[in-house]
Amino acid sequence: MRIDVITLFPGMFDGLRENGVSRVALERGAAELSCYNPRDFTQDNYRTVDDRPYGGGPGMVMMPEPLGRCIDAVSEVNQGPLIYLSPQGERLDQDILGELAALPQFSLLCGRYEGVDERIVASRVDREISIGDYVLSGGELAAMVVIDGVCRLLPDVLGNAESAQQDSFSAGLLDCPHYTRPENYRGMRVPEVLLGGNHAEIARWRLRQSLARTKERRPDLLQRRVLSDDEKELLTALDLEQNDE
Ligand code: 4HQ
Repeated sequence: MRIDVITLFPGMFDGLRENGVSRVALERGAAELSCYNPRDFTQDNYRTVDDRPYGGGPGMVMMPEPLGRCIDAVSEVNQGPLIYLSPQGERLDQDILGELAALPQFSLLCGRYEGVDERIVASRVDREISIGDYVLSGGELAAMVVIDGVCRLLPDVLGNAESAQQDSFSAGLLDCPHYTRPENYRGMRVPEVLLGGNHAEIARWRLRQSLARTKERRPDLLQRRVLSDDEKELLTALDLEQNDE
């Protein structure tokens, strides 16, 4: 997978190169990451990339000319969709990460200041994605969220045969609690069922925990999910328990 990032702060992406699952993906050649800086495509002595907004108001806007030339250069090496990170985009979720992970390439446009000139969005951007309803000072952290989420889905990156399957089993539910040694930590014990080695019973306990947490914390996720017979039965049992309290 080839990912090209357009950013005024390419140094921020060193964190992805040096750490964790993205570092593994890059080392293995499962992913390739390059940064392009619009400042390198300026033609004035000050290397200006921003200007004041037409109509007035606070802040600055990323100018179309250097950014457009930068996008021209990226489109020569990356034929995939150009994605603009912004709060105006569709909300990122695991389905979108799955779609992106299946692509051979895509590029990411990170805005600074108040954003990029709308004519760039209209003429060059294929998709606009938001990582949530809050305002960052730039698209870089949002782009890194996308890259991290995609890298862990790439084949051959982190024992993905198993964990991708695990993910798909539990897709749309919150995760169950996890425990490791010791059995007794400051008086808090690991649930007995996990120590027994009855794998069917453990799977059912984990599913029940996931359903209970999802019902309690994110009922919206249950609404849009098709439930299996097993899951319906566990949920009905949880409903009955709740009515007892
Ligand atoms: N920004 N999800 C403003 C974001 C953001 C988000 C990126 C700040 C774009 C111009 N990006 N710039 N939320 O807050 O993706």
